[in-house]
Amino acid sequence: MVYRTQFPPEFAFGVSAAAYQTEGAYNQDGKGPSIWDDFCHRNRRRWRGESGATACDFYNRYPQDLALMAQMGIGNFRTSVAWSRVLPEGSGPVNQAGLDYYDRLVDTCLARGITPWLTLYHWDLPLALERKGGWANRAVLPAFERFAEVVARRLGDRVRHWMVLNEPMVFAGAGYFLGFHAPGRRGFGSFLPAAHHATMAMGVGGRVLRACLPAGARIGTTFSQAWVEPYGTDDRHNQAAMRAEVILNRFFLEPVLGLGYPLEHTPVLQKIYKYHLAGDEGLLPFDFDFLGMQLYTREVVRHSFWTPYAKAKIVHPAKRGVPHTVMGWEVYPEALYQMLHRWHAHYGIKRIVVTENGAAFPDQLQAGRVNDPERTAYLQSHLAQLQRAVAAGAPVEGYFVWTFTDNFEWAHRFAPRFGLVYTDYATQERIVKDSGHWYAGFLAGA
Ligand code: IFM
Repeated sequence: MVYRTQFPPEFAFGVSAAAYQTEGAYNQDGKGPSIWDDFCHRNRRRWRGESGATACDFYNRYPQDLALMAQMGIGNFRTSVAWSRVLPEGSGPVNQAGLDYYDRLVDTCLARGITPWLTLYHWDLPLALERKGGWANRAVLPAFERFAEVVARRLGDRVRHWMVLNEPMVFAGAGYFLGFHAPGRRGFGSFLPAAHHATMAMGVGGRVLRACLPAGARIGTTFSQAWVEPYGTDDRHNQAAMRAEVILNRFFLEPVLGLGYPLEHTPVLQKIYKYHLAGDEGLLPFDFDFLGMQLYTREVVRHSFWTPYAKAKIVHPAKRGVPHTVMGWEVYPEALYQMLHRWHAHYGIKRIVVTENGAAFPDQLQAGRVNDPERTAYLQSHLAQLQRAVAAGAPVEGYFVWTFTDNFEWAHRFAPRFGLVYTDYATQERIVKDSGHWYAGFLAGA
């Protein structure tokens, strides 16, 4: 068993969410369309109309949701700011009503004793910017700079914890290379410039926040990470795993740490230098106050002749006969210990926050209750590995469960339920799952 008391008293435990996945209110109070509004609309037949247009209606229901969060003893809430709610055109005029909403949200958090943690960008680029080339156009950078400044100047007197980007590899990879996320673009011609500008955006956003926020603000950014292992001992699988490491873990992280793009195993990515301008090298690193690790699983990788470029393929956990979630992600808690150890011992990262960890299981609402022992076990086992890493000296300062209420899981829409709280999408009723009761008890020191 793992207990709250095994962690330092100041250790921040919380829950994470994101604007597009929860807020809904897609066109309320002057909000402009984002690439996800557009992508859901373009996929409306295939997706039977499912979208984040309403999601959890958090925009209108945040007072009740935050009351529930406080009742559960959750003291930290990480969410994001919808860029097109604040700047409907991406740049240009500010939508005061949109900013006012975030003002109320922050004030309500504070009034409830909940510390707000804000991510500037969690994948919902204003559609107006995508029409000009989106992340693949360098003009996204001054627009992002302005967005960061507007938000920081308005909320910086009350919000102390900030994150610039959420998981750049996922939005650049799934959105601009594989095309199954918004904006649905494919290939290196989109991915490489998008990737370079996203990497640059971390430094751009970090510098703006540092200039605009009062002393004492904590500025971070977040990365998706997975523990990668080769499928057996064959050297071809080993080489494939090294390429997967670059793609899944290293590509966006290392430039920020001042190590440059890791290209030794993936020469095809060298074409990224085509999008470099003189001086970019010096602008990629940024000394963040903390880095956010978002870790869910281990990936076992094998050589694959047929997979273009990467020549590597993830071996599904079902094929390996190991437990996995409805996302097809292996339940492998030691991954958290291993990656925290690597960030600490290999990279020397000074302050780490686990900004996301959690699992989707096939939850059923039965007689007003959701009995989800797999989620509780998942969280307990990951917290035990977290505690092990902290005891071994990893400088981890916080842990956030993904997520508070079930919400819109991007291309998977509403089927995967990650929440500690069940969302009945027909009525917007919230039902605390057994795992939510367990987390409340853990936080209370039970
Ligand atoms: O829902 C996502 C979140 O938006 C980013 N990190 C992973 C979560 C689960 O897939």
